Amino acid sequence: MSAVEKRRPARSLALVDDDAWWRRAAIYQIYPRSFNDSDGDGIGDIGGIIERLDYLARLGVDAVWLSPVYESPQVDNGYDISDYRTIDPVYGTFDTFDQLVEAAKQRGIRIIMDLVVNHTSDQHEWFRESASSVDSARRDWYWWRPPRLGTVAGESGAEPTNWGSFFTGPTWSLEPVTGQYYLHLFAREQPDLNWERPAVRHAVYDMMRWWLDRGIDGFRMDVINLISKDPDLPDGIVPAGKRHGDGFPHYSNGPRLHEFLAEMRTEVFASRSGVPIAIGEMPGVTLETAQRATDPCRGELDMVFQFDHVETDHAPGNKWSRTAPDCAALIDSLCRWQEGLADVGWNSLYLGNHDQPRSLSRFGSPERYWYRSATALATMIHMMSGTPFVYQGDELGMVNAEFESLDALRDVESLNHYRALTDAGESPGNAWREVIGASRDHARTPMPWTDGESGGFSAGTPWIDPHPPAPGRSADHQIDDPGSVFSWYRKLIELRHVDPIVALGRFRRLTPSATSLLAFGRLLDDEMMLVVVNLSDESGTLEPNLLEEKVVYAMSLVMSNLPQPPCFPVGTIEPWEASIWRTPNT
Ligand code: TEU
Repeated sequence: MSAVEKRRPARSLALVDDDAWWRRAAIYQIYPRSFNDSDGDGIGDIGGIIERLDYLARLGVDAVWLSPVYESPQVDNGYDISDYRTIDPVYGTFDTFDQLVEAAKQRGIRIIMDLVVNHTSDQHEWFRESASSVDSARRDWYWWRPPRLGTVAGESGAEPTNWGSFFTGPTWSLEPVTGQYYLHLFAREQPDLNWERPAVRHAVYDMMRWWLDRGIDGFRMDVINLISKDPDLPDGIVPAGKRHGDGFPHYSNGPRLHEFLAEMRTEVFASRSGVPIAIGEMPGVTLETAQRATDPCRGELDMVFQFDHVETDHAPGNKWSRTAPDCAALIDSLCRWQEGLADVGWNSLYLGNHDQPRSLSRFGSPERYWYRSATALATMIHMMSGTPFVYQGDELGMVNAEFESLDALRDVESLNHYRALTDAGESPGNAWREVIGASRDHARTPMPWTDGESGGFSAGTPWIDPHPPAPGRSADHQIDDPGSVFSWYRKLIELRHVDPIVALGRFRRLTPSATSLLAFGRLLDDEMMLVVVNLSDESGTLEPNLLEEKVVYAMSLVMSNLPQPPCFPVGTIEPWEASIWRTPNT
């Protein structure tokens, strides 16, 4: 293989330079509830985010994705929205929101809103009206069905389909006023909108335009691949030993998904200057669907969140059944997406978010190699092709919490799952172990800004117990320490900004599959960046024949996470070593 390949001009440079700002960007996810509390009620808020904007500017991120701050009964911490055009008082007011947008803009940071339109809250006026009568003008804005033929409403098995919900139990709940069932793929308080109805879609597009007019820069779209369902709503296959059928094939990536996304693009994004970003969260998405959805020529989304790599440490389709972490599988999965979207489409790069246990606890080695494993994982993600996302706290090397009992958990998914297990006869001890292995609450503990009890997060009692980091690992210790995890993230983000090869270079894997030692190149014109990461507690060996010898030995070191940086990229690679190399700039 020739060391320095000519890069295939797969992407339009005009697009890269003008419209597609996000190709050079790093995006930071804020889970507002747990970020910073400015008013002492124990819940993070928008004022708290404003107080920390300088921290984000220091990190160097280009945009913030804000998990939902809309009015909500907070059954699913804001992913159940009762009014899309109101800020929940817990988080602030429109005044504070506008201040945030303005203050962020002054620091060159864009704001991306979470868009939750597969479902609303059952307290949304659309749903209340829809539920009020079978003749309601909004009846068909949601999915209503009578009890299954030959059954009586309310009895077991009367649900219109046998599907199981993401948050346990059936996906249908009986609504007593009309005696019909409504569909909810998540909690019963999160009824699914019926996207088959043009009025629903246009109400959503109108709301999106309204937000963009307020100065935000785009949307992260919650479970957007669930908006098109098979209207026949067929039963799913019931897996052995399970109570509910698998409805996923019938409600995900449905027949009209691409049509709806393209319509949204035209209606909401097309004629806007500054080109807002459209990021689709798509659990269970295939490479083929992602290619279609992110092909710029088709005009749908800019990138999707796929889940393959974060499912490498549990049984297929069952997050509760954890398996041993397997970094070789993690690497293979990420590389498959790198190669799969190399010519068409674009990757979003992430290891953590508010739904996933902390990535460092899952894939790293926080006990033995805290710094090195945190920086090695970050290096792999940030140097790949795509847009990297930093989930709040990952830049400080946060790890899973040590919850001790069920009362410490807050998440509806964890609590429902525990109840379902114990109702089915599981012992409380076993149920607890299963829930705590995968609880989303691990990622939702407050940000540790300072040492001490509540870590500077709140003057009041935090809504969820803090998990204080080891001494020296809070934000105030890390921001000015050039050897901190925070500083490593900052440098990775800076490198993306200053070296076009990080944003634009073509990905080429250089090490074989099924190993946790990964070397890959990023190629642009006649230049190459080489990235080496060893995701293992064991050292490894990188053979010199990785590339042409004269190239290997001519490369200069850009970054290394070892106290004694290596002279060459090949040879012995230390446990969790990460290094970045560059052909000399010509
Ligand atoms: O998550 C969708 C999704 O994929 C989750 O159901 C995921 O399978 C689960 O959280 C893993 O434990 C989005 C939001 O990110 C999540 O916070 C919401 O609860 C969910 O949608 C419903 O809006």
